[in-house]
Amino acid sequence: MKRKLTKVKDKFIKTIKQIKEDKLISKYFRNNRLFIVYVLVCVFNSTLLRVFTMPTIENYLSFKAIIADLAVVTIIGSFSYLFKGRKRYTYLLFWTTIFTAICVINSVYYTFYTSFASVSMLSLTQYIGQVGDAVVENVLQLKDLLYLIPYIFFIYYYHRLVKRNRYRNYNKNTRIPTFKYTLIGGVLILFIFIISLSSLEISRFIKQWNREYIVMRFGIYMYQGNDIVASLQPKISAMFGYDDAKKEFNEYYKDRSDEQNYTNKYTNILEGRNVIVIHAESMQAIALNRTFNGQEVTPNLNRLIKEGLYFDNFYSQVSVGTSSDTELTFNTSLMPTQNGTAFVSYFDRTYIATPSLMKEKGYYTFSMHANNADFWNRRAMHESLGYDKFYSKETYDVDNKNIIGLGLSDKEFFAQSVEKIKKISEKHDKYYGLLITLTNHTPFSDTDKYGEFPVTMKTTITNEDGTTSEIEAPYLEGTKLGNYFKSVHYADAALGEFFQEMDEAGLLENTVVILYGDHDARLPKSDYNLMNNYDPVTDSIKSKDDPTYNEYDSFDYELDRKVPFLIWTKDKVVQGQVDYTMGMYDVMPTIGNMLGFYNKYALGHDIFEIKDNNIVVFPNGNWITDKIYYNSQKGEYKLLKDEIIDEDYITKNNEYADKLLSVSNKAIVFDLFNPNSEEEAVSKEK
Ligand code: GP9
Ligand code: MN
Repeated sequence: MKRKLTKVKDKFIKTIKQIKEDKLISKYFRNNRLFIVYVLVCVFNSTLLRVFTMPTIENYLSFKAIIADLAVVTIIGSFSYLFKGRKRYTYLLFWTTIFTAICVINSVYYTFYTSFASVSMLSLTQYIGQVGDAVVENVLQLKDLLYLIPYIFFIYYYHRLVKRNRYRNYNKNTRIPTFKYTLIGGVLILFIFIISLSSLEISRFIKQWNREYIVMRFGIYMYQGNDIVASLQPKISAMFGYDDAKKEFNEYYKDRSDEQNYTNKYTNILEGRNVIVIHAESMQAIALNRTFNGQEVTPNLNRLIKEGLYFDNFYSQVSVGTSSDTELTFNTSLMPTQNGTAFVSYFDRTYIATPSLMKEKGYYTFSMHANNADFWNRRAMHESLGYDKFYSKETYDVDNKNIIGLGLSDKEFFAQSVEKIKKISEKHDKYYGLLITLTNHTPFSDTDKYGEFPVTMKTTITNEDGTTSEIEAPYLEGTKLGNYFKSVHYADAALGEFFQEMDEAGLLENTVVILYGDHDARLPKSDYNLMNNYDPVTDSIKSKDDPTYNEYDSFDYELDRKVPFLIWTKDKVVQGQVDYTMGMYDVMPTIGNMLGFYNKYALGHDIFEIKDNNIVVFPNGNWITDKIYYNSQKGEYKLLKDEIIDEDYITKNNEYADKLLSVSNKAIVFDLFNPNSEEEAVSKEK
């Protein structure tokens, strides 16, 4: 083994020496001028695109992106050596054209949509039409044509080489080794790139929705390649197994009727009202009714939940698609998909969704969110869900003064949204609208913009001499959880202003406001432990021997991921607190009963029918009932009631969860709500 290693080492040193002695590198450069120019042109154009689209120099001169571009361009270009003479040039020209086109298209696309293009959008013909109009109206900008200068230079350079008789005509003996060395060089660069990647970069690349991030780290060519794979993947998986999926689906729904066959005290109670849905970013129930030194974290929400119908045992059911998964489940009562995210990979499926059903009832439907429309692919997916119009960042006034965290501050977002809703209410009798907030988003670090809200602990201590004094211990100051509460305090104040502005505009009279926290804030478990076991005197976590120490385990953590869910009307037509265990997928049937629509395919239930018999299934197979929280990965559970649970209860619920997840996934992947899905599947299989 050792001898073998020394041999390899010797050979490596010999090769390097040989390369040096024979001046192979400079020879390579001299003999492959056209190839080198091709590489430079393509890498330069990709860098130019980043210069025009990225905010800072570190971003557009990102070393990683340059290496990635270099690898892609070299590997693809190396195959040119399999061709002879002019054909080699044609091959390189073909790829230079493709790479330049990618840069131009993305440059134009970015000007309009502040994001990068995706081939999956090609299936949205109507949407392409809109882009087409926009391009014609505004005509290509000068910067979009700059990419053509290096491109033209490449063509010119080839002709110059030919004219001066410098275009090398490889014979078979030199072509193949040059191909091999170039390919090996490209693969080596790719290898260096891959080992430099962090796990965050890899996971974002796989999810492929944070397009700016991917272009910044992986360059535009890898982004586009990955985009093609990601767009084809759902199409490929939908080609096989249609019949089995359809059978399983039909079996699952066979006993459900097409009509709602019950009434309860909430049936049609909100019918005919305007609906405003508030998607409260990262709002967790733990923030509600919590005080720091007597000051409430969420004074507005605390008031609203007293005035309205509040569900205090409510869970979001998100997977990797976080915000977008909640939007899916809220609107369709389906679960997030098992691969990729529905919003990105399956936006072109047919959905039975609340906005479409409200549209059928004569409502104007809209969504509002002051972030890029392509974030989570909302531009396409909101249309699939049945929103008539999506008011995204392009329709808001965003300047540096009103930005907090990810973008436009909630206060500003609400204020500008109210103006839009006023106009909508003048034109439409009934409307259903979604407002997605943004400020309360991880990492909660813009604390100086949230306003003053100390998360300290004031307490009285007894001194050694028996006297007492007041201290203010730091408590959660400086922790992520502490910053989170500061951020929530701001988000709550913004909500308070929204209700006030809506009221002043007379827009709350015949309206129902539905509010949900979209998912938990992914805060460290250790911060919760600190919050629950804090000793202000020592400014640290109590010792485990302390009788007041309360172990904070992973089940407590899961249970604390609860989010608020509220249905509120000004005239208090619905009121009270509901404690039944409930999930995001129960919203559609519950509000459907109140607003007067029904979806036979909902996976959740009207909570007022199922009551304490409910089960909330999570995308990873875990589930919760009123009795237990079950962790399916570990096969462990926590009892939530003083009641013995038998094996049968767990087995049955596990089977229920598996079936539900499987049916939901197949319904989306195989487009089973599409009345034409069968014909399409047959034609695909042919
Ligand atoms: C972005 C916002 C956040 O527009 O909705 O998405 P998230 O990171 O929470 O999934
Ligand atoms: Mn979110």
